[in-house]
Amino acid sequence: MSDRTLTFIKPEAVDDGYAGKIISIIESAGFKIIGSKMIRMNLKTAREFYKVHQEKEFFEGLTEYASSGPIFILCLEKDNAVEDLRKLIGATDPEKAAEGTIRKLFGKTIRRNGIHASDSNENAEKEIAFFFSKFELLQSSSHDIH
Ligand code: 3AN
Repeated sequence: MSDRTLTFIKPEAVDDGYAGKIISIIESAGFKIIGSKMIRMNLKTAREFYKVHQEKEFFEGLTEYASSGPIFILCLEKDNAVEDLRKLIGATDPEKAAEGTIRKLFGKTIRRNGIHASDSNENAEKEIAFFFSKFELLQSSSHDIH
């Protein structure tokens, strides 16, 4: 069965013009795009999205940054989607990310690290529902969404 995951290209990577290159890497790795949109989160939405981090010292900086410009959001489908995309993006800190990973290639700092990706199947489904209505996602064989 195919799994789904949620990813978004973060404001600085969109602003730097890396969206196309990053999407190309994702597609070449075998992910199918089943939904996409570019939006700018306001601060309230960013605080809601990242609420699991609200006790962390980096929460204010993270949410201000995440709402500082447009993000490019993709819903992706692939066998083992969550784990495979986490491998493809690399570690949170671009300096520690493996060679060839998206964060190594396009990330700047631990906060401005280029891309977000869901970290579990449960969070993937929550994050997909956060950004997309069922009518904005392509039907797939394994998810009866329409
Ligand atoms: P990941 O995105 O790799 O799952 P999380 O969930 O620990 O990492 O953190 C969410 C986001 O918070 C990261 N993508 C990054 O932008 C930011 N972040 C994480 N750790 C730090 C930190 N120590 N300082 C500043 N920002 C951070």
